[in-house]
Amino acid sequence: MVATKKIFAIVLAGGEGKRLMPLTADRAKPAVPFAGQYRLIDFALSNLINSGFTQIVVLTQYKSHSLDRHVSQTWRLSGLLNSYVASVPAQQRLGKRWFSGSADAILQSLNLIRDEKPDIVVVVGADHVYRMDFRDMVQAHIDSGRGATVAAIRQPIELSDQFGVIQLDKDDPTKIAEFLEKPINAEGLADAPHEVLASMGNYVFNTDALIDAVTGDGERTNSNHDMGGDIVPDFVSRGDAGVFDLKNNKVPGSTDRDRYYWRDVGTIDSFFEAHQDLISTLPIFNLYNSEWPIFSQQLNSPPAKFVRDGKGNLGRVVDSIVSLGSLISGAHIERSVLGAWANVESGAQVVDSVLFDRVVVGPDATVKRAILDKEVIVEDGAAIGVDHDRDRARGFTVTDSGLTVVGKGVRVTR
Ligand code: ADQ
Repeated sequence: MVATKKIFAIVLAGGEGKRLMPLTADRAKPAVPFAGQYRLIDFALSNLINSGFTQIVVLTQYKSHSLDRHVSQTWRLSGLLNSYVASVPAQQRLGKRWFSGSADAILQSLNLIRDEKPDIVVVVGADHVYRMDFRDMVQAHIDSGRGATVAAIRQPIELSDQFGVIQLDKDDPTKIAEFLEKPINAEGLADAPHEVLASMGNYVFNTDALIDAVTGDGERTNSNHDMGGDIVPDFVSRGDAGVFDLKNNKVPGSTDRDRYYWRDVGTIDSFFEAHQDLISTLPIFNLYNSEWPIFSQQLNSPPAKFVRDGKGNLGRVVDSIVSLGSLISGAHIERSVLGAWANVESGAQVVDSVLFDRVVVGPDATVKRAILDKEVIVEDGAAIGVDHDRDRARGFTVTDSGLTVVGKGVRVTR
């Protein structure tokens, strides 16, 4: 039935991502690099494309240059069959104001929906790591006959204040009875008191119902700017919102391990943990599922190369991901993810770390439990993540869990 409906997809990609600073100092959160060769937005876009949805707009706003460039260079669909991924910046179409929230971004972009005249609009966030076949969700939405469907996954109760929390109807467990955006005190699930059912920030709407909701006067909530804070609660209050639990999703090539995987990488710690997931021997999230590929930029780069150094030291690379263009010479790399064109020199150690593109780690330097943004240079013998007081004194961010983050292009001296 999905095939007979015309589907239009909107990717909300204007968020600021304050909690990922300094990684978002210069780029929107969806443009933050992930797993060496990807950007966060590649996961949402790959899921949409693999689901067969090929009319996609990406609504951008905050520091959108890097994101626009990535979308326009990487996500070029054929011009045939009216397929596209178009990056659309905030344009002040409704007066002199930028988007004041995710629903306002849709309101200000209604011309895009009206031009395409879809039956159904799929709205997804741009900053999560997961695999999802949206066809299953759209089918469940159509079968339900409701105006809106919210994708959901169980999460630990202590994270409730970061998510929209869903209570299901007692008589009809496909219907949402209550939706609280980021509650301080959430009630646990009856069968799992330490978990809640969280909104994944992905929605399916009947086109007319979505247009009515974002153009409405927001009477109930005094605002209609935010999807999770205003629009979804409005549908729920009218008894017109259903749920799609990710556990009902079947992605081709998925295993039992990664079928129910979804990571909100909104904080430095969760961003780091998602990388740790990838480098384990049997990762929960499998980047190598060729039946549901995660697409990204095609780097025009040579392969990664590992050589002994001038003194004949072999070095060692284990439990790590090393991207194209990298050159590792007699260095020790363990439990780390290296972006493209990393250069790690003789006697250097990179352990439990994430390096973005074009990072240089000089001879005998040490990098431990650190995230180094693009083009960071760690000079000969310098250390990061070893003395946190010194890291802070040098202006680096150190999280409560002891991760050091060095911003783009910084030169780290001894
Ligand atoms: P948050 O992610 O905190 O919670 P929000 O900041 O509105 O909500 O971001 C949602 C998406 O919209 C992100 O992809 C963001 O980039 C984008 N966005 C935000 N402001 C925007 C703007 N002005 N223009 C364009 N895009 C914008 C949401 C839901 C919760 C749900 C979590 C799941 O509100 O209910 O649980 O996502 O992570």
